[in-house]
Amino acid sequence: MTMAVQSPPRERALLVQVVLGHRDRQEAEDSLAELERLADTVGADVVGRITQRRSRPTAGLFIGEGKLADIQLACRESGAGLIIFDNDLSAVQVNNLDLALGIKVIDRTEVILQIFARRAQSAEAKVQVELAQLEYLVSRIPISRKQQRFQGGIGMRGPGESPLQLRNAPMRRRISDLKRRLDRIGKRRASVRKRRPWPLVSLVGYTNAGKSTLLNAFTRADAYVDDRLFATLDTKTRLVHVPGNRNVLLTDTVGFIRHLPHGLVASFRSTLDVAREADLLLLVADASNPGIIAHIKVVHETLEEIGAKDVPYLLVLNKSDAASQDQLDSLCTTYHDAVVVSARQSKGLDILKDRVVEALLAHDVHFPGREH
Ligand SMILES: Nc1nc2c(ncn2[C@@H]2O[C@H](COP(=O)(O)OP(=O)(O)OP(=O)(O)O)[C@@H](O)[C@H]2O)c(=O)[nH]1
Ligand SMILES: [Mg+2]
Repeated sequence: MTMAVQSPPRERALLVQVVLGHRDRQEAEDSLAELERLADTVGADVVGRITQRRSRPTAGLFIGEGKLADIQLACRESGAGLIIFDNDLSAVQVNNLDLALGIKVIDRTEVILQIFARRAQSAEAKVQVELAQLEYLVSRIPISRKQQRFQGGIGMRGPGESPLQLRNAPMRRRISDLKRRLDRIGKRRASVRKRRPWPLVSLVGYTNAGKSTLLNAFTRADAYVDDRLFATLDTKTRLVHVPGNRNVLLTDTVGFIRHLPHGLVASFRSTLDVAREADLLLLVADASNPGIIAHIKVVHETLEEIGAKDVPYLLVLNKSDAASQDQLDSLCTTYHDAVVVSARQSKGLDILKDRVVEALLAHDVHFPGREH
């Protein structure tokens, strides 16, 4: 399936990462590799990477002054027209770097917001993304830059908003208007959910773990599957038959990622409500990814942030077809309650269904309307 969104021309980007203090080397490398995929998703080809280790960032530029020349040289040699920092920069730092380097500088948060803006399809997702972008602009970018940023290319642009409309809108008023709209959508959703006839099971997990593929495997629903990050922004709910003539509602959700911008989590609250109000979470993880343990940690942290940490969950180790036996053995020792599946090959799904019923019954969840 292809996206209906038209892609703008690709840019050449240089990635810069400052490894602070005692940050774990492997984690920093994974984060940079992930930034490359994020850049690719947003339409930039990575033509170089620069890493610097420092005990702490400098206030004005984040990087040391000596690194400026290295970055400039790397941009000249590679023809990069965009610099993407893996670290979160302050408004002042972005401004100073822009001036010192003469090349557009953005950070990881801005890239993630941009991907969300491109992916948002439903009215609700669009409102949520626009809210997150406006909050980001208002809090971090000085007035003089707000206008400069709407010149096109990879930068801030809300879905459905022309640059001029955005520039002219009194942002604060727009923000409260969006919040009111989301509130209304959220309340409507909550009242529908309260009357739900079957237990609600939500798929949660790191982006690209295979949540949508698993939903499809269960139901043959046509959830959008893509090997890009953040394929799914809208929730999809499907009825799934489970053993004992029972049914559950299975919901797909937006994926998580390390350093998910807080504003984004807050804006996606109504989408993520399905996780908070679920009877059971299926925490899907990609067992073939060497970073799986860090991913699971990020998922637990994000669940805590959205107030879903007390919802019962089952860990689902997905992509067993692509993981080595050693990796699977070691994961099963660490997480002995986990269920191993391959969504792509529809393997392990019957066991997973049994475990879902077992977990729901163990938590006293009723199955109304069950045929005896
Ligand atoms: N080898 C293998 N690949 C899988 C499996 N399940 C999913 N994938 C692939 O993993 C990629 C991501 O799958 P999605 O289902 O889009 O992942 P997601 O968790 O919904 O991702 P987001 O919506 O971005 O959060 C796709 O290329 C899938 O084909 C599996 O069991 N085995
Ligand atoms: Mg998905």
